[in-house]
Amino acid sequence: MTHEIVVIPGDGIGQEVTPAAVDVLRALDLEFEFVEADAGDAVAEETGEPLPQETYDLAATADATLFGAVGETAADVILPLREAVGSFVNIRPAKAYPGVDALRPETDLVFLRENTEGVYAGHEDRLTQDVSTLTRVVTESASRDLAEFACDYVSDDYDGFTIAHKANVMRETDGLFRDTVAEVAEENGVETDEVLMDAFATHVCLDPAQFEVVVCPNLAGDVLSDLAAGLVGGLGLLPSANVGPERALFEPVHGSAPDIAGEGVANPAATIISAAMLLEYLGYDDEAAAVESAVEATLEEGPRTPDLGGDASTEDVTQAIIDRL
Ligand code: GGG
Repeated sequence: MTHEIVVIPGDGIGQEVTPAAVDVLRALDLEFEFVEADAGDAVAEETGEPLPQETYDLAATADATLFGAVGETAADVILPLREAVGSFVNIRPAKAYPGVDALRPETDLVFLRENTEGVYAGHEDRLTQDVSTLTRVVTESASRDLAEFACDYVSDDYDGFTIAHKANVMRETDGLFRDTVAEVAEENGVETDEVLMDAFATHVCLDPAQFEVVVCPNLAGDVLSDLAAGLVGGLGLLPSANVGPERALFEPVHGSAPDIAGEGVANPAATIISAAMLLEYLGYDDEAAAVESAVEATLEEGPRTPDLGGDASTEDVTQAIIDRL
């Protein structure tokens, strides 16, 4: 059976790391049909439309989508793409790899981030010249979907999960989030503990090993996973999967990195590990494991891109990963 994979490189280094991940997938010689589609700042400049309807429709019907990065148009591209695949959870693993100079080498975390609401729900207004407002949306149903996914996610390999929230201040929104997630966990016999998200930011820096799976609202998941990237060696190492009931979209956590775009030195690891998550999602467990261990061996033995202290190009690193498959 042929799987249709929509590939959306986007902007900046998305144009470099996404083809690198596709090269790795092609090297596996699976029955994949790759369909490239446009989105992002560049296409918005050309056409006025950051996310062409055709791209949205492709993502909404493909078996899986691999997405790179966008810059200023993030809100117009990433959020609708997540909606196109019906994603309610963004899985963001953050782990330190042997051989990579990490601030906290003991880090091995997975963030399960609510992916549809919170402050990213899009209810933002400029009321007057000097007053803007934002409505934060939290629903029991989205919190429940995330919690049910989290219970399933931890069932084999973990004792439970941590709920990160700020319910002592945002009583109605994060209160609902925390209470719903905790209730679903209890219904499913899954152990939880909870932590205020600001305290989590400190604790995870001081002792990341005390956390494993962290379930959090949308913005908190975005920010805290970037913080965790700083503990493991940088944003070039964090993959992610946006999962919905029937399809999913895979993307590195990093953005378009305009400061290094076009130089051919972006670290492709995050996107290639995202491609490994795509393989696992489609049931290619052995191939996913092979890609992950090829990335791990390359991170350990080199070559490495400049963000990790090396001088290799994106192409060199990608080829080294392919050679290790
Ligand atoms: N790799 C996708 C990308 O461009 N990320 C940058 C970004 O702004 N992400 C926001 C989000 O994940 O919600």
